[in-house]
Amino acid sequence: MVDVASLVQQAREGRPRAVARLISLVEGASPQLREVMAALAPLTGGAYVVGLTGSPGVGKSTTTTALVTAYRKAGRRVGVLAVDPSSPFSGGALLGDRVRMSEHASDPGVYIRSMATRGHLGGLAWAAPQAIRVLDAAGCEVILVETVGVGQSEVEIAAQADTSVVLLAPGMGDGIQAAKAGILEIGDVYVVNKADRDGADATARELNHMLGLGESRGPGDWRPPIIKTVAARAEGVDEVVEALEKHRAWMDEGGVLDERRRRRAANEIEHIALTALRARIGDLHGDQRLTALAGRVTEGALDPYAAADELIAGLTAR
Ligand SMILES: Nc1nc2c(ncn2[C@@H]2O[C@H](COP(=O)(O)OP(=O)(O)OP(=O)(O)O)[C@@H](O)[C@H]2O)c(=O)[nH]1
Ligand SMILES: [Mg+2]
Repeated sequence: MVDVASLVQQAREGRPRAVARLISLVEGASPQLREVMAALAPLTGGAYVVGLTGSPGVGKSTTTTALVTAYRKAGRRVGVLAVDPSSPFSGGALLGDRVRMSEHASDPGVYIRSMATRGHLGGLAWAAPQAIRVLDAAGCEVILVETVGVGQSEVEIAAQADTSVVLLAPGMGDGIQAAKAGILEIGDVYVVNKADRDGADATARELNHMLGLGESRGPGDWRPPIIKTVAARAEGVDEVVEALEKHRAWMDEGGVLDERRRRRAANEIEHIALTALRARIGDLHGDQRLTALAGRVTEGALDPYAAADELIAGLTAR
């Protein structure tokens, strides 16, 4: 058993080992998580969460690293969470990303962690917010969440962030893919990375055109900017930081930030509740109540919908 109170205290002081252990409890779906989350709750809410999504190899990690440098220059404490929804837990996942970010490895103002979420009930939607809470409570002022791997969970990840950055690169057929994957709806800031390569202008133009097509924005609405970067040389990264700050200010003014965070909390509660319900239903196999209902359905005395209603009523009444 882990001494949760002391672990939380140490994490609050920013001790990386304590932060790592708490996130491992999340990854391992520890029964002590309930206690951990209760202890963390009053310490959270201070962090600005930025999600980065885009096709494999587009430059998410390079951009993240450059953003960390920029935020560190501004004196902010930064957390990086690299989430891999396609890999099972391994603890050692995404070593490549860690190595790539090694320039920040010895900086006590930066916490970098990768997390695999496959195989979880609720997967990404369940694990990422809890890991974000840990980093938030540990005093990270900015948390950058990179999703690794392929697109399906992009929308899901966007739902976890205050601001979503969608990255594209020239020559990856991204323009057409973007429309398909629905990322045109989730981006608050668009980055065309690898602008040192041919076709960056064309990609930006095409993106601009596609974003304009579905446009029905009013005067006070947010218009997602498109920023060209060469992340490998940190070019354009200050503009990205500026766009993030602007988006954050815009969200603050209009109450959008609160709204997004409430929606996020609602998702989180839903996933925890569904997981709990599923666990109870799992417990019911062989349960007398279920057996009795099954008997009545077999006899034709009850239809399966009514039986399911009775079952659920019985579960929630417990
Ligand atoms: N030419 C060029 N290459 C870049 C640029 N930014 C990143 N790269 C290179 O692109 C490759 C992929 O970059 P990553 O940052 O690992 O991309 P990623 O999106 O994190 O990749 P995954 O995590 O595997 O999805 C690396 O070899 C980078 O060095 C850039 O601006 N220009
Ligand atoms: Mg990466």
